[in-house]
Amino acid sequence: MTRFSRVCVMGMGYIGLPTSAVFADNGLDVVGVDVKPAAVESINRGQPHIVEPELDVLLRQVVQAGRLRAALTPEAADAFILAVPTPFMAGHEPDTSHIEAAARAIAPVLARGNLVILESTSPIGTTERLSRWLADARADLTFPHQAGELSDIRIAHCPERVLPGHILREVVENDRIIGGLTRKCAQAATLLYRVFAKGQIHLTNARTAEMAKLAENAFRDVNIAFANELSMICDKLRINVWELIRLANMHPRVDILRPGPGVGGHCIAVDPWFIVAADPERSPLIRTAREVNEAKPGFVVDKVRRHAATLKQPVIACLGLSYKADVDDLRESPAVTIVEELARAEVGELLVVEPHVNALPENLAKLGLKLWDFDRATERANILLLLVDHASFLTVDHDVVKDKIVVDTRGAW
Ligand code: SAJ
Repeated sequence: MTRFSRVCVMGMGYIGLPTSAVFADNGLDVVGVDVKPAAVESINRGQPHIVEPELDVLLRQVVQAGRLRAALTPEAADAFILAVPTPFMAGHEPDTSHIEAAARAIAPVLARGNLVILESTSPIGTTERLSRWLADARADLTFPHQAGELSDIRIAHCPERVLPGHILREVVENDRIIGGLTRKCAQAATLLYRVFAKGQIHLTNARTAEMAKLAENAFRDVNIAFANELSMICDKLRINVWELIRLANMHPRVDILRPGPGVGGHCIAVDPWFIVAADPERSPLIRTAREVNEAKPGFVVDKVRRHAATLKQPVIACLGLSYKADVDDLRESPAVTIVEELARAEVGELLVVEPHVNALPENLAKLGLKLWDFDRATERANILLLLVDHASFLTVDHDVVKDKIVVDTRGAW
């Protein structure tokens, strides 16, 4: 079977960049491709353009060793990995245009014997569509959907499953699902991931691998929705939801997750919609969970608004903007939604604190909001709205908090 010495990774985001660095660290030559010139330049200086623990050290090493280089266009390689975003469009329909664009970009440099892997979370059937997009562009090569096991090019779906904040550990240690368009496709992909993967590798077909990834994130979304729904019911019934969950979880078969301000990030808040879009009639539970989680920011806004109405000059410290603790990622963040809605409703003066970013996102900056330092904001405000349980927020001085109204959406204080 083929040995891999050169890999071309399409998309230098939260998955593509760490994966590239780990391949390079394990002795492969890696070309990392991104459409953003600033990202390419930064990577080539050995500096990640995203925040992920320990990635800076590893990236500097592999770039200095000449093992990883970033570029704006793909280059010939033994294997190609597509790690581009799959957002949704209006009506929650999945948008696979970035995958299609990446496929069309690699098509000219594909050669017989190459392996193409789709890592992006994808709606069911995308791996097969990828095979067709490539075949459209390269009539001189054969692809699995046409030639089965005899194809010139092998194609597989290997969904990423790493947890932001722990990517470098999880990418190596987690089990992987590999869904080949044919068995040989899956075997070729196994050989590639064995370069660094220490977890078990489970082979299946591409459709099952696509659905497994979506099901994992929908499972988590449904369970968080349960916690969020409980938190809203408990608020009305004047029950401390954190104490309630702690007690209920003492039951040996109960494990309720943590309520929060809503569900953010580019995965759990997006992927369940791909299942709903594929079969809207049979997915009422998955859809409702999404709706419950999407309603949670509005619930938090109402709560703050009611507190603010009791004060003459409400000054609200909004603590945290990222979608979860100790990351810089603001994508789909409920905290950003909440701050924007509070600003638009002119609920009071807002002091925004987010130690992991240097500038506010445009939608908030446009509303005249500014970034504040944690100590100054918590001292000046009369309402403390904890939106993210960043480690640096947990050691708050209780003398500062004691005379203020506290809305702790994470149960951290
Ligand atoms: N959250 C809660 N309560 C909880 C757990 C999470 O409100 O008890 C919120 C978080 O604050 C955050 C969101 O949910 O806003 C998602 O956070 P997360 O840490 O649960 O997951 P992600 O989005 O960072 O990563 C998920 C992971 N999927 C699963 O755990 C099933 C990860 O393994 C996937 O690789 C990733 O999605 C992905 O890329 O799909």
